[in-house]
Amino acid sequence: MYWNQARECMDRERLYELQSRQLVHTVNQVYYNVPYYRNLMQQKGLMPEDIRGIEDINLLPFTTKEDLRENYPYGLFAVPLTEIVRIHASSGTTGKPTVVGYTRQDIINWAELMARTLTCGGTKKESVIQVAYGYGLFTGGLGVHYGAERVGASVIPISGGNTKRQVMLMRDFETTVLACTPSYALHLAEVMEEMGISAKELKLTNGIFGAEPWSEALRNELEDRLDLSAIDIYGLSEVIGPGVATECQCKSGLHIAEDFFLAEIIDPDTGEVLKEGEVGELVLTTINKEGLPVIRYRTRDITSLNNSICDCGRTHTRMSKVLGRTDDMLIIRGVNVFPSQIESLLIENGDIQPHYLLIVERVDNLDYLEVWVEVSEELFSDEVRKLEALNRKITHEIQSVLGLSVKVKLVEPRTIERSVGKAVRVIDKRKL
Ligand code: DLL
Repeated sequence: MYWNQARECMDRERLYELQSRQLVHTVNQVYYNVPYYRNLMQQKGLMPEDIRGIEDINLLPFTTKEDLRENYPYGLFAVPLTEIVRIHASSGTTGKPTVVGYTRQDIINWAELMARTLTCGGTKKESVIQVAYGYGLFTGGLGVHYGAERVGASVIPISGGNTKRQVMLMRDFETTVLACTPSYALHLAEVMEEMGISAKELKLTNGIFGAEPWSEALRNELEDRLDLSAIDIYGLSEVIGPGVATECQCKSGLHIAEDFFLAEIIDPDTGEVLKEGEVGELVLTTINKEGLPVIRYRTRDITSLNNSICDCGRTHTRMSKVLGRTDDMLIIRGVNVFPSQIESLLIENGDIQPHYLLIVERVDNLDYLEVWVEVSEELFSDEVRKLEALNRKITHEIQSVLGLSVKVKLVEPRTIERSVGKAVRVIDKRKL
């Protein structure tokens, strides 16, 4: 089912023309309205007319989160504040937040993108959608909210937290679509089971999960425990929020809304543009934004692109599930480690809960990785011998996949803190 078939299934040649036209427009817009971009372009000796279409995109400078920070709060806005009707911000772990602004038209476009996204995820006019992404400065709650209203679904704007109440309302209000982070969905499933409520008593059919990396194994687990079909949605505040890319029911990559965003993959070290299919950092350019257009924004997210037409009929390129972030990737004794690799291994083992934490330390100039894994209630109260055997098995599996020695610590159920938004999977003590 499509929300906007003409756009979602647009012939790639026509799409390319549209993108070129819109790119030229955006370059003019930032050159004449955003002094910071004008300076960047002037430093490269570039005038707007040097960009004649998408084929010239690699002449343009990259933008980073640091550029947004340097221009805190409103320095990169391309319109006066009087034209801005909404402000969001992403907190980040250090320093000032990055601030993003939307004009009235931006909000309309965002709702259109989210309507497409939610339709891909099985949301219809008849759906009852529980929006358990956080409302507030985070873009998840309000982004999904506006899209769901555009679709005409009945929206429950519950936000994150108060998990028992979420479960109760999910049952009583006959929620059919659940929208939240995958880690929170798992927590909801857990609390639901503790409350003695089975997924069969609920009316859930679809899950719209995203905002953090998650593995195929976790998808299977969530689909099973919540008895729904789960899709992955991707986005970032600097670009618009959720609505940048979404899986369809084929679940084989996330369609990037290419009539709104241009996607490139680069080598994060050299900045060189990579070919279709190669894995690297995703770089996005907005081509329809008024409030805060961004040029070649370096997302730090690692993925690859696939331009072939999907079985669903959509022509927009598909990015693979995000492997991790360039700044999340742990380099432990020279080995690149993504938390999601470990997540997949863990979930494939029975007897454990898919809650884990990676702790990295440096002792005498050597890095040590400790993996905390929660075991099931039954196993925990079982014989020590069994726990030891499981510990050895997991240790061996992780070591053989990563080629790195690790220490696995099996911990009691509920030791690892649950999050209502994005989960914290890594504690890197080396940075302290
Ligand atoms: O997380 C927007 C969003 C809200 C997306 C709700 C999906 C659903 P930020 O807080 O700015 O925006 O964080 C953006 O989160 O660069 C990725 O590293 C990560 N991320 C977002 N979606 C996914 C996903 C929102 N599906 C950052 N898979 C991005 C993996 C994701 N990582």
